Amino acid sequence: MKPVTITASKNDGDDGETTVVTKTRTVTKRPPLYKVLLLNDDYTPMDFVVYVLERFFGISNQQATDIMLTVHNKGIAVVGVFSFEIAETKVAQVMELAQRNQHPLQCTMEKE
Ligand code: TYC
Repeated sequence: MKPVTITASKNDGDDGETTVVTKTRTVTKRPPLYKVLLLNDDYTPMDFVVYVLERFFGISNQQATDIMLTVHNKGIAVVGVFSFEIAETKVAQVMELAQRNQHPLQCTMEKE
């Protein structure tokens, strides 16, 4: 939020008097959004990827399967778009579970 000051001068009549009106307006900027990206590898089991997507991104088994297959076939896919903090949390959750299960799955984020 960046406050912007606007000064307007108004001459309202014939008496030579000038009224100065000062107005402060708050300009709100939308927070930046971040894409969460999932990367392909040759070792992470497909059902593990589907499970991770369902668990951390709240999507259906069908949607998770579609995203997993897109990553498998194309190398990368956007899983979702979030605020910085939410994206950071999702990446950390995916990476933590993958590492705990010794899978090389990679998940990253990128400013939209
Ligand atoms: N390519 C993996 C396999 O054949 C499956 C996979 C899909 C891995 C998506 C990672 O983000 C990924 N077992």
